[in-house]
Amino acid sequence: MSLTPAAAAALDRQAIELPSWAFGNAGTRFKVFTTPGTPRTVEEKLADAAQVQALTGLAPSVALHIPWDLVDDFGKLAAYADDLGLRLGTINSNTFQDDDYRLGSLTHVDPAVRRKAVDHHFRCIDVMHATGSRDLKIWLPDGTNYPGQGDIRGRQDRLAESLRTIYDRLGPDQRLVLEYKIFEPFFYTMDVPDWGTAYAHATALGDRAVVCLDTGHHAPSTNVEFIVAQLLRLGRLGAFDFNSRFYADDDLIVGAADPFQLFRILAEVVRGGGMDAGSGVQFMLDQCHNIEDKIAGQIRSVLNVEEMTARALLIDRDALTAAQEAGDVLGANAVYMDAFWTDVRPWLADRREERGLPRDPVAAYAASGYAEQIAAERVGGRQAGWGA
Ligand code: AOS
Ligand code: ZN
Ligand code: ZN
Repeated sequence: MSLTPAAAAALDRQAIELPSWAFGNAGTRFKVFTTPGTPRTVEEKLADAAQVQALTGLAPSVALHIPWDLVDDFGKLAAYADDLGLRLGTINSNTFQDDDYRLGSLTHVDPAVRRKAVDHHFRCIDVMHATGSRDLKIWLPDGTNYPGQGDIRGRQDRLAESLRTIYDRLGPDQRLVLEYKIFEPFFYTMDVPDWGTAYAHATALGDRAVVCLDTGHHAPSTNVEFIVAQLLRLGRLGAFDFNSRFYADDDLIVGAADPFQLFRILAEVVRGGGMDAGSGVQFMLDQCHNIEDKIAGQIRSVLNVEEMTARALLIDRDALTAAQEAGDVLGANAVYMDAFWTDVRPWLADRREERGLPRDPVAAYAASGYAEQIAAERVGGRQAGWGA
């Protein structure tokens, strides 16, 4: 196993943001299984995230969801995070839990409802100023269920206007990150269903509007790495929401369902400069742990991202380019697959050890007694969001 110095430096730079909501109870529409020790407060979510960072060194920041993570003093929360060795990261808005948004939020026909949704985003921007966050991530639940229910074009026009108002409120170092999703909660149209729509809105807004690619938000068999390559080429890939899926938006541990797809995605990230210093691509997890331990689940996930990044960085680019340019179909594919099939796990364990980290962070977490400690201390933990 040997990475070029540039590839090793890229791996050193890797930072993966954890979602605060991954630490709360989550479930399916059928059942939420509660876990002993579930955080009761934002501070407790941060304390759990700090375990992931302490054991892996890969996850220095935490994304917040407003209003789930609302506190009186975000400056104080940022200082608390700092004490834990963390930073507060992306601020996620939420327009999916209010009855007023039943038929839309930023796209709603009623200007008063749109105003309310825009004001919510203004509040998120205020939070960003207090936390020092760069990114406002907008995932909209807006859409329709029946043909004819809404005016597709009119909804796009209203969306563009609402996004413009929000964008213009951002500070000069802040970004608007627009996430797309093919379906759910609506099943006929979503107002931001695909990367093309997100890209069109982002480019209309300005340089600081970028796209978030959630790996679970596409139709089955979509070539996600192609989208990655294209958005990087266009300079608009702002963030990933990493998770894995077998069917739809399953929000499972990243790399669990299809490690090869994760490799292919990360290979395009490397190729497109997404791992370069100052690239602006934010790597985030967006997962819900329903039946598994949440902290261990997050540890597994960041390790999976690191592992596939290391493999992607191993691709012998010179050999690959030579084979591609020579029209050597099988040769090029062999270079690519050699990197994928290289087992980097022992090397990554050695690397962790050299840095004073456990060789096996999942085992170290299990042995740490933290899970037992929080189970004893915390009573009445909350489901992600709904109790906020
Ligand atoms: C929803 O499907 C999106 O993936 C969001 O990014 C995210 O999961 C949500 O904002 C948190 O529940
Ligand atoms: Zn997402
Ligand atoms: Zn999702």
